[in-house]
Amino acid sequence: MAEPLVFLNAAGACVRDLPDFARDGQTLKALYAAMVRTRRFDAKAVALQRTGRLGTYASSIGQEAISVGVASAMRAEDVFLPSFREHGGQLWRGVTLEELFLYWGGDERGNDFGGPRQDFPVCIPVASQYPHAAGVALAMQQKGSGGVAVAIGGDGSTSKGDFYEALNIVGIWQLPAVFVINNNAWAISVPRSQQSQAQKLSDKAIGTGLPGEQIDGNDVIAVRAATERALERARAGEGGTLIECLSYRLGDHTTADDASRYRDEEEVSPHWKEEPLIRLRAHLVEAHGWGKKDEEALLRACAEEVDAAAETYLATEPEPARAMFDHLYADLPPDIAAQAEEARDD
Ligand SMILES: Cc1ncc(C[n+]2csc(CCOP(=O)(O)OP(=O)(O)O)c2C)c(N)n1
Ligand SMILES: [Mg+2]
Repeated sequence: MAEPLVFLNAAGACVRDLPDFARDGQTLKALYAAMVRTRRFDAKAVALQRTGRLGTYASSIGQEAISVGVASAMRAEDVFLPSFREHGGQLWRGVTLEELFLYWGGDERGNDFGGPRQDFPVCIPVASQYPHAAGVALAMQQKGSGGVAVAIGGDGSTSKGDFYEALNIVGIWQLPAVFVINNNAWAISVPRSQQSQAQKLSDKAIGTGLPGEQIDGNDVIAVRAATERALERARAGEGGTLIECLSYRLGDHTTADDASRYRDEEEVSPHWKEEPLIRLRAHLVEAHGWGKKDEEALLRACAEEVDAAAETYLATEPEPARAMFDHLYADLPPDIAAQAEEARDD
């Protein structure tokens, strides 16, 4: 069985020749900064939830390399269809910190703007992003736009019919789509071992005739390199790709979960040595002169930016109840119009 693609191992050592983009220190520093910024956002979001100022929140701690690596390989005109845990990719695509706080605060305006206009909102129904992505990719193919639809979902999402159906149609119609699996080893309390008998989740591509590849999802270089290759294939009219990124959910499923009820600390703790920030930082220190001052300045800048965004979020008036009807229909059907009227009176 082929080993997962990896360039930087857990200690930050290069285990194969780096792709061109990864020889450039500025590019690597930008990827590192994006992951640090995402982690700071995560920490603040959890703190706000714990103090009753944010809704239930899904942390991406330890999995930042996946969505940052994927988004960094994309072009603006591609369409990103993320699941709820891919904050890093949304931020990379231009969604603002304020918008993300608003979204998780229960105010979905955060989904309506920011980032390339065509990006899809966060996908909460598990696996529904895959048929959406197939549809987007079909539209792109028909228009000859040269764009690619890129969906990300969890290991658990690959057990849904939506996933198989969408992957199958991507294969039949040779659609320009890339499906990325964020395999964090858990789907709430269901471990990967109970999710599928497939040796690799990327093997699920075999039955659709598409290429599937398993990579180290904690190595942002591997994620970006694999995504770039898949995007090139799609743009060349060669169809879709499935990429499985191996990572680990270091935190609870969401702030509404207590993972200590179903998994032991002995299982979790080794994974802290494999998380994506440590290895890229070690490589930056070794190969690009990254120093203590650079690290401190980055941490300070991210903390200030995230704190300021949180203040803006906290100072934003909540949307009135009637706002939930705003973007549903051009003209509300009578029964729904009556409900909207009722909400207006609140
Ligand atoms: C259609 C649907 N079924 C069930 C749920 C409840 N649910 C939310 S997250 C989740 C598990 C998802 O696991 P996975 O796909 O591995 O993603 P992860 O949370 O690990 O990132 C489930 C079952 C849902 N949101 N949507
Ligand atoms: Mg999972």
